[in-house]
Amino acid sequence: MDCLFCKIIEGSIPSNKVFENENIVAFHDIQPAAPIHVLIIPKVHIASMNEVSPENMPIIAEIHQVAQKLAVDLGIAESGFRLINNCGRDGEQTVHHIHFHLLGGAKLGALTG
Ligand code: D5M
Repeated sequence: MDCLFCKIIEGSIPSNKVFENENIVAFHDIQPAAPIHVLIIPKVHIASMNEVSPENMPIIAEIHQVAQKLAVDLGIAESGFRLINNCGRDGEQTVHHIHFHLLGGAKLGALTG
């Protein structure tokens, strides 16, 4: 399967990793939209939020636990942050391996849609 994030997981494309365990990888976004911009992804290929199911929901829940830990580690837990998932064409999802953007380190603008 020709998936950019699967290649980052297997290591054939380099990334600046900040977290990895048996289920999840997190790395700095190559096009940061905030002073801190990390992508948190499952190692299993789930294309988008549309493919989340009762079977893979534990990994989605674990991603939220990892986001909470990374917010502490990266010093943005107290000041606040956003955890964003873009889904599909109108959500402007460009990489079709589900990922959550952890953004912080500055006051973020209003969501405009
Ligand atoms: O977000 C996809 C995100 O993936 C976007 O913010 C850029 C980022 N990206 C693309 N290629 C790389 C590599 N090689 N390393 C790190 N980050 C990357 P979306 O929600 O799909 O628009």
